[in-house]
Amino acid sequence: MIHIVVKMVGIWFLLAAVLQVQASIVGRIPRNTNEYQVFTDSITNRDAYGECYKRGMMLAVPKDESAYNGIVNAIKAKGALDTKRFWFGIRTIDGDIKTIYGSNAYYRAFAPNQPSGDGDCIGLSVEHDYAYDDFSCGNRGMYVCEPLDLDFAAQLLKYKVFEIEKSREDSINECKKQGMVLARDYNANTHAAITIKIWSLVARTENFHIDALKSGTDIVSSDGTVQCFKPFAKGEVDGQGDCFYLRRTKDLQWGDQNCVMTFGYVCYDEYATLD
Ligand SMILES: [Ca+2]
Repeated sequence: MIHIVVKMVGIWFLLAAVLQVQASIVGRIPRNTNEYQVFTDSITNRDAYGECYKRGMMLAVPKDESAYNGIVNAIKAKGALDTKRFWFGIRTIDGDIKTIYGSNAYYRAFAPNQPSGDGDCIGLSVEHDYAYDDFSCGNRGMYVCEPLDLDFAAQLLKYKVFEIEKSREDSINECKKQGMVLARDYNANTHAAITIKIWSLVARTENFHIDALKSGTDIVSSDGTVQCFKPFAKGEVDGQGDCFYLRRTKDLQWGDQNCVMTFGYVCYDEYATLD
């Protein structure tokens, strides 16, 4: 009898633990309207990345109609505001309109005759009842952030961006000195993490070395690993050299260049964690 009671208490504790874990997983899924935060200082599109990131957030992505409505409702809940536009998580990447994570999966709500080609940044137009319009990235706007996905936040932390110009070889050595490696940009997820980390910095005047080299018709990292992911900028690869780098003027898509060219560089710290 005592045995059975002990067993049942044990099972109850186990069940409680499982429920607690489930509750914490559910708690991580944002996307309820209250989780969109509207900030009413007027800043450029690029500055909005850093402002969201400082708060553990990122620009809000209307991944479907209900997310779009959530974003618009969060803006409307603020009452009348003196701005022409709100920055959010849609942008042009080397001429293609995508989410800031590089995805084509988003809710499309462009204003009539937009995008009109008069700018590389997309905003929610107040004049057009919060439909999308393309604007010059230097225009100022208010902005909407949403909580960063925890896994993505943990990933962002592993990339360290250095704006000091070095050759590729020196970049590898500088990363190594600090217990890191030159970052590999090997899938859509790493590409999004690296680009968002760079866009979240204050200064954005550099190209950046990453660990990708030509090897015959393959692309390899310095340890010889062949990779299939190749986010080339339009007009690249144009044969300037054997090293790939992130092109500042092409929204950080790849270009090829001589390996001795000095650029900023991105290191990867596999041990960095969100405590
Ligand atoms: Ca426009």
